[in-house]
Amino acid sequence: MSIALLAGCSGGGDTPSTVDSTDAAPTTQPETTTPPTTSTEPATTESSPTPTTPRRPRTIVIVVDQGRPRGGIKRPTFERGEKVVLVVRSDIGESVHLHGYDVDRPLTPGKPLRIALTANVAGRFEVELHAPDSLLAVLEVRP
Ligand SMILES: [Cu+2]
Repeated sequence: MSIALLAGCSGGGDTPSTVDSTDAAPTTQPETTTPPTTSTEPATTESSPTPTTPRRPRTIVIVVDQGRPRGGIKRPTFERGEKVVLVVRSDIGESVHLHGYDVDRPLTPGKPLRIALTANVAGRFEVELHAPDSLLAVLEVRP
């Protein structure tokens, strides 16, 4: 009440109408609690890009017995940009090396090692077990 009187003092005779408009503004403020709902709209638009990448990572499982890949050396072929997950389970060895991608991961015998990558380099790349050296698989990425 006293604030309205002060505003009237500064403006003079014409100001009472402008004071009424400023009084109306605070009443609209409770409606500004709606912005949280508008902020969720960008989030829903963010979820739309995910359907544009429908490719799921292709998982290649390599089981190694006595340093040799079970079922022979796998030679999977990938499209460039495809997501790949290599799972290597070996009874022996110290590391798994994927040539070309410079991936060299320590290996714990008996424990599955998971290597996730995007096949963005075209070519033919060997997956090796190290110490002892053994070829496990050859990945081919199409250009
Ligand atoms: Cu190597």
